Amino acid sequence: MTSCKALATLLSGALLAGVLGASGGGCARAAGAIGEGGSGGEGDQECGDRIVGGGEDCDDGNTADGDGCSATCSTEQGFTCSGEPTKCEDIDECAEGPCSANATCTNTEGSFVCVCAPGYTGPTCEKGPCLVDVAGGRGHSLAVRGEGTVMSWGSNASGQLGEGSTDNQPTPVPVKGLTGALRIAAGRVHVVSARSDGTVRAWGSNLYGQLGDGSTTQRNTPVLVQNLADIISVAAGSYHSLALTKAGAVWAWGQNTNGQLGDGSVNNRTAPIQVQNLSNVAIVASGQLHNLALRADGSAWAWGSNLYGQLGDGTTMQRNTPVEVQGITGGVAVAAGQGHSLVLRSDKTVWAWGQNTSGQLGDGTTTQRNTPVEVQGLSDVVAIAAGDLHSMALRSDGTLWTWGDNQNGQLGDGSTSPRATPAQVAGLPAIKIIAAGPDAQHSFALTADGLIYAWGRNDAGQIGDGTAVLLKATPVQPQLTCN
Ligand SMILES: [Ca+2]
Ligand SMILES: [Ca+2]
Ligand SMILES: [Ca+2]
Repeated sequence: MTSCKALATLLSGALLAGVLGASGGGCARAAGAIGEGGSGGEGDQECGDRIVGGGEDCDDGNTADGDGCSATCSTEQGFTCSGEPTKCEDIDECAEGPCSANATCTNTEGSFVCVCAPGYTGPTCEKGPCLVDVAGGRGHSLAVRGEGTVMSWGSNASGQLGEGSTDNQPTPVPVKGLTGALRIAAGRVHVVSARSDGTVRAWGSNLYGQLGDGSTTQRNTPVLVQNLADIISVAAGSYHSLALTKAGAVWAWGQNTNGQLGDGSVNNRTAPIQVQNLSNVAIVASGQLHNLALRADGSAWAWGSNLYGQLGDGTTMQRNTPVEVQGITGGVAVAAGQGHSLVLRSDKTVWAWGQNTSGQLGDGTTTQRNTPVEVQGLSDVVAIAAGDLHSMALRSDGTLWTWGDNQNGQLGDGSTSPRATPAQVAGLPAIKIIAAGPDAQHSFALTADGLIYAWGRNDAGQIGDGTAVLLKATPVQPQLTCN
């Protein structure tokens, strides 16, 4: 067909008819059109012959689409055409104001694009949530804004704030050069972020290759993680990172001293490698030296360090590839801390196993459990989160419940006493999102309106309210305002 089009473009109608007639059936579409034109009696009318006729409403002398006059010589949407041979001009739709008030219009050839203003989302650019994800490392904190930029605050000794320096920041500052961010996860001193284009950026300490950029060089601003595409979620352990693909595969990089990369080895990796024997994964979470994955069938899988029984397989044997957690069905969410693991089940109960030194399993004891036990006194739970040695649950009524270690006020109850069973955090409005991190000794809660609350350890300013006190035992608001 390409050669037929080329002929139609180059040759006059009379000559074209002769050539095509001799060439037989190779150019069926063109031959048909010629016959039609011939039967009209007014000479041969062919699309591309620069003459408007034979049912054409334009003829720009070619049979290409996308220039205003189509391959079948009809006027294309987004253009005005006139003359013979036809000249077509793009319509500047933006002059008509077709986009919402919260968008900017950009004219394009044959069309136009509405781009939502920062903080506005969706096809009609409605006001989006101010903050969509939040995470805490050991001394630092991160929040993803609705428009896809990331704010960071707290400790910056390893460049983990991604703002270009190694100076601590007591209030939120923007991560440099990062847009389109959807999800965030923080290790002890590094950060990984999944973007809407399916790629992953990372920054901060890179001692074990946990940034996945092929090096062990610390990065004070975001770098691209190698070899990843179609990523929908990320997780970070102390010194390793995980990414989940849309197809349900898990990739890992960084420290592997405890088999936490799940590749069957204990070799650190500076670039992502696929976790073995694991498919159809829907959700991942990392503890400090272990990981959890929920498969689409609701089963829970774990690998890495098992020092505290945190893999839930009934043993304390390190596993360099995933093993199934015993007795978990209907899993819908996972979270992990230093050495403990949590699963939310579809019946809205929470189950926990592993390290229990501070009561972080919520079973009323401080006894280590190598298989899941139910967290006491909790029902109707819709989200869970875990810190270093503490645990959090959000109930459907918007109330937040915490248990475990409280040395830094991370339970938010005004005290520094640990709890082996959940208690409600007072003084909060209805909460929508909760977060901490496997190295975090501080906690976060977000409302549907985008208000953010933080409490717990503040030795490096990770609470973000500008104060330098060592801990905040009740929720305060970081200095992070919506647009
Ligand atoms: Ca024509
Ligand atoms: Ca054309
Ligand atoms: Ca246009």
